[in-house]
Amino acid sequence: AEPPPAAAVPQTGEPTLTLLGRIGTADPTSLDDYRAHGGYTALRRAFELGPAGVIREVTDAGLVGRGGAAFPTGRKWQATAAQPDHPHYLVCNADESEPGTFKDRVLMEGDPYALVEAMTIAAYATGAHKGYLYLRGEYPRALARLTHAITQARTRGLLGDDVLGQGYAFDIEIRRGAGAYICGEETALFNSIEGYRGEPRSKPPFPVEKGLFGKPTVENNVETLVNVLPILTMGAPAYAAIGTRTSTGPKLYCVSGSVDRPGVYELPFGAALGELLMLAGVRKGLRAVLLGGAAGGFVRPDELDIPLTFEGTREAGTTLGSGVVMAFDDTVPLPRLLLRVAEFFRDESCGQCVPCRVGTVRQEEALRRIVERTGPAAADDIALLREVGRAMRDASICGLGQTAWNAVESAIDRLGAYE
Ligand code: L3W
Ligand code: SF4
Repeated sequence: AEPPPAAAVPQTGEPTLTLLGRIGTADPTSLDDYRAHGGYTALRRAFELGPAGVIREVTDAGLVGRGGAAFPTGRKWQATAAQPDHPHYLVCNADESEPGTFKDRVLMEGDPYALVEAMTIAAYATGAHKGYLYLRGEYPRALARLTHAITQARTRGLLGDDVLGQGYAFDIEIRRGAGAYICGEETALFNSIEGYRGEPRSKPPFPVEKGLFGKPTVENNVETLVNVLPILTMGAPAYAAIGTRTSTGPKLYCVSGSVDRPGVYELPFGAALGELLMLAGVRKGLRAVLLGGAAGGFVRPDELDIPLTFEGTREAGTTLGSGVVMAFDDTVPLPRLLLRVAEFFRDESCGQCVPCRVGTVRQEEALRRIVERTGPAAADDIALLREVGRAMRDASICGLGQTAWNAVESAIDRLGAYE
């Protein structure tokens, strides 16, 4: 049976959109239509530039990772390309699982050939001949569209032993996740592909040196990869002129919650949070906005002038993360919402390290006591939450434990959630 339609995408197919321009306009099941809408121009340009030239363009464009951590993509690619150990691998992290995130789903369902083309370029630049696309298991439509796109690209000589007749070999294998949030952590994802438990590895060594099967690996988020297409077609200077000096290019936002038009929005970096919320039709009685998802932080309605850039949100004491913007009006019971966030982290902790395994349980217990008003007084529980939160942040192995207290802390300190 045909899976349910994608999340609402109120803003698609407008010519001014860089990343969403083909969605809703080009047929996502037709390679010919993809080509008629500019597809495979970037790969041709990549072959003209050569691997080092592609990395130079990506570096000059200022592209940074869109999965949440904003690491410079050119630096990652250069570090992998330079490794003497072979083979090199490319991994696309399509295990989109951060609560409130659905942009990669829209890209994969609506413009699957773009990801196939972008993966081919990334692999060519970094010396990989095999790419893995690790797809969230709960995305059946994306799986169908990507499987079709990969098969068609293979049939037409755009994947395989001799891509575009250039003597370069590259192919893509899809691996499906099985519902664990932690498998979106880059090294847990490697373990999952290798057939082990999805538990994060300690870093360093970073994947660029020892990644999948212990070999040099580039791992990028879907949106990061798709940005490489406009970088090559418009050139690095034109791309870098979009956005701000330090956060360049377009950004996708997943807007949900107390808004009339939830969905994926594309804006250049630097737009104000309030501007985005206006587009989405924010409702009256706004109480708080969660930026960055469960691992992110809340801001108040009087802070909507925050510029949506990595540095702007950091300076404001929150994070842009992977582009989650969840609006909550005054009908939403904040303590229950925070308890839900804590349940999520307790559920998704892989249990490998003590601060996170035990801390997420203690955090949930304290928040439940506060909601149910049983046990010790709230002040004691808030002190306990701070102590547990500090331990998780300082001593956890990976980002899950390190950020599991972010949203609760910001709700206490910025929103006065329990006053
Ligand atoms: C080479 C070095 N590579 C760092 C690489 C590293 C990784 C990237 C970022 O993500 C974020 C968090 C949340 N040489 C390197 C190096 N790298 N130093 O750069 O690394 P890192 O460790 O800063 O972050 P991370 O663990 O990859 C944590 C966000 O992820 N998050 C939510 C994610 C959810 C989604 C989704 O559902 N789509 O993205 C949760 O915590 O914002 O900032 O590749 O190898 N010296
Ligand atoms: Fe696992 Fe949590 Fe430790 Fe990450 S921080 S390795 S999720 S127990």
